[in-house]
Amino acid sequence: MNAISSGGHVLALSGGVGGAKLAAGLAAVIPPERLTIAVNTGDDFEHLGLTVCPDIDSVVYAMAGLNDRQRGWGVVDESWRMMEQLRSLGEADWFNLGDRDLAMHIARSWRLRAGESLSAVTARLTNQLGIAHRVVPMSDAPVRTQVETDAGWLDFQHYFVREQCRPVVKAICFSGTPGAGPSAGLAEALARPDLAAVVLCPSNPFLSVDPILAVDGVRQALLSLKVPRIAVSPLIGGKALKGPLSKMLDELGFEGSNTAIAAHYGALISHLVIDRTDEDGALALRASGLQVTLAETLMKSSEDQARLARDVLTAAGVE
Ligand code: FO1
Repeated sequence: MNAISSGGHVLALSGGVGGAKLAAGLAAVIPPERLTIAVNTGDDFEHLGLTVCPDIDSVVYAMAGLNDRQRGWGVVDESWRMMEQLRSLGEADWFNLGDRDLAMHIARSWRLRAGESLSAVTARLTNQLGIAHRVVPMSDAPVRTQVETDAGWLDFQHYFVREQCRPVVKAICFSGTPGAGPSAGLAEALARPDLAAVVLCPSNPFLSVDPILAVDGVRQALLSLKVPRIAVSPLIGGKALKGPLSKMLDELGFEGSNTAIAAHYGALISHLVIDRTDEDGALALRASGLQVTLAETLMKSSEDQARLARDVLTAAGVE
């Protein structure tokens, strides 16, 4: 596969799953020195003494070719013997830590406890896995997404995994913000004179991209940029492929369409990439002043990921 070799730096903002796939696609077509991937850490949590960073891990596993495409999270060829044993010891078993995945949480947790920053630990782990591109947390300060539901306020993973997204969502907040500054990697990327485009990956805008935008100064920095800020819609045929986005849009009073995605991002984005199946809505989006590109946004293979990455870069005018 030919890498795109000139045309400035690209900053991608990513959550897990869909975002991670596009991040991996971008890394397949842009050389390491021209790409920074800043990842949501609002889903992170402390579990059984370990610090789990699901979106960083989804991005890292996708870039290392270790992701389980079927399940959508965690490592491929996984086994679950630790969970069986944990269960037999009467410990919490609602959050599944695979045997291979567990190594990541152990490697990260002891180093964080020893005083390394999440940025330093992430750089070390990506390097060990042979990833040359920069994968940085949105912040080194803890930010934790919390969801207000008809069952009260829930920590994100309690809402998402333990309660299987069943409670009705009323509001979302990112505890730790304001007050959490961008990681050095994110701050540097935002300030680069050669920054050519910002890509908002096709992750859940409310749960995965909003926490990044809530980091001190990030929203303002994006608004002041003169470069294309291009979001890839997570909707296909008006529906999210995975996760609670469609249900949440409904519960928060939005229609399940790209109009809602565009309205949510507002002036933050100059371009929206939508799936070809949603072409009907393109006219209205364009009338609102947005540049709209139709593409195949379903990513079943690494070829799909690279193809969508190329389409996004072309739409952003980046070579
Ligand atoms: N998602 C689940 O639906 N069930 C799980 O048991 C689960 C475990 C898990 C372990 C490590 C990890 O990195 C991710 C894990 N996820 C699990 C996915 C995760 O909760 C979500 O995909 C993200 O937080 C949303 O982007």
